[in-house]
Amino acid sequence: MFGFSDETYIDVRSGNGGSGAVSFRREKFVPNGGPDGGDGGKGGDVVFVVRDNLRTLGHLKMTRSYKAENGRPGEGARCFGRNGRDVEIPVPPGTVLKDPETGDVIKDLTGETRYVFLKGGKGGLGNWHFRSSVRQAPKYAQKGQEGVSMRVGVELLVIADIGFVGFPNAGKSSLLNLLTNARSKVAGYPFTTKIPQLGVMRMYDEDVVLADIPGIIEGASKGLGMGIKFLRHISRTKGLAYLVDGSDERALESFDILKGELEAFSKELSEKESIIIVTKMDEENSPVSYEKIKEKYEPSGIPVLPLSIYDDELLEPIKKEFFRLAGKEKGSGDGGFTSKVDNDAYYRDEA
Ligand SMILES: Nc1nc2c(ncn2[C@@H]2O[C@H](COP(=O)(O)OP(=O)(O)OP(=O)(O)O)[C@@H](O)[C@H]2O)c(=O)[nH]1
Ligand SMILES: [Mg+2]
Repeated sequence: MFGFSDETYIDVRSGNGGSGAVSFRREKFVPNGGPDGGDGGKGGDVVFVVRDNLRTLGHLKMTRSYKAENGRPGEGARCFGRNGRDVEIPVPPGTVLKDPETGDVIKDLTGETRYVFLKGGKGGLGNWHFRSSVRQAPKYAQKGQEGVSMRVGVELLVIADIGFVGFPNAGKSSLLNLLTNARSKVAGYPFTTKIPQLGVMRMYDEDVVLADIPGIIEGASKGLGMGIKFLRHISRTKGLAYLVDGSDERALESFDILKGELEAFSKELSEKESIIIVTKMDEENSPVSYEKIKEKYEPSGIPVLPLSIYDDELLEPIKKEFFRLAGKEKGSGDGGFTSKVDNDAYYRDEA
């Protein structure tokens, strides 16, 4: 297995059934009416709902407790108590429910849209059910069945939409941190990032998952630097963003060198749809590099975009390109740009 595993737990409870009622019919001129206590309503269920627009479990970490409503008690005149409302827990496609103690899989939600995880308690019967020839006036009714409480583990394998590729120090982690609330370490020396980092960019109500991997150098496919083993973490992405340091004297060749290293790892990976981001536009040589790179690659259909961590305006076009590369459709409900969402996904390397 490869990728980024995100996991959390939540506490869930199905609703109690409502109690049946003890009641006797009361009418004018009828002194001893028969039993007419209605049944209690059923408790609400705990239901997992798979939502295509979710990509992470971040929302579950903010709201950990999910309770279905209790059923209402029955009433006189054989009135049923209302059923308790179900509680729906939205989860992304590919979610797996687990026993939080043993880690055993309880249910893989792949392919499901709506899964009833815990049933609510049954409502109790009202006293009119208990009338018999020998017991004309039963003074008891059933209690509702108790709901069930439990803690459940929730796990998701997160596959990034966009993978960042670049030489060490190109500014990959800086970009991840700007667009998401990931806190990838940034420093002015090579190989700062040693394990892949994941961030979630929220845009038009969709999550776009970005993966920052350790820097790649020429010869990485032959084991130089940190090698190319990390490339497998971006092998299932929809697109790649090549980050090229515009102030680097090799700026013009960077893309070809990086692409060559990817090709040595996997032709399929190197042929993914790509964009080039020229970083450090605030540095002296960068604007010139940017123009040259644009001239060199845009005719072959590779978009080239400028970036500086000191210029927020340059972020918007990059975000739009990521959204497009990720194959997302702009939904009707445009919530605007909100780029910082909860993301404490962690990395697990289980080669
Ligand atoms: N002037 C300038 N410096 C930048 C910019 N972006 C990043 N840097 C600096 O470049 C250095 C490297 O940035 P990182 O984001 O750590 O680069 P990286 O590609 O993740 O590097 P590795 O993890 O080593 O592969 C840091 O000192 C950053 O502050 C920029 O737009 N302008
Ligand atoms: Mg880094």
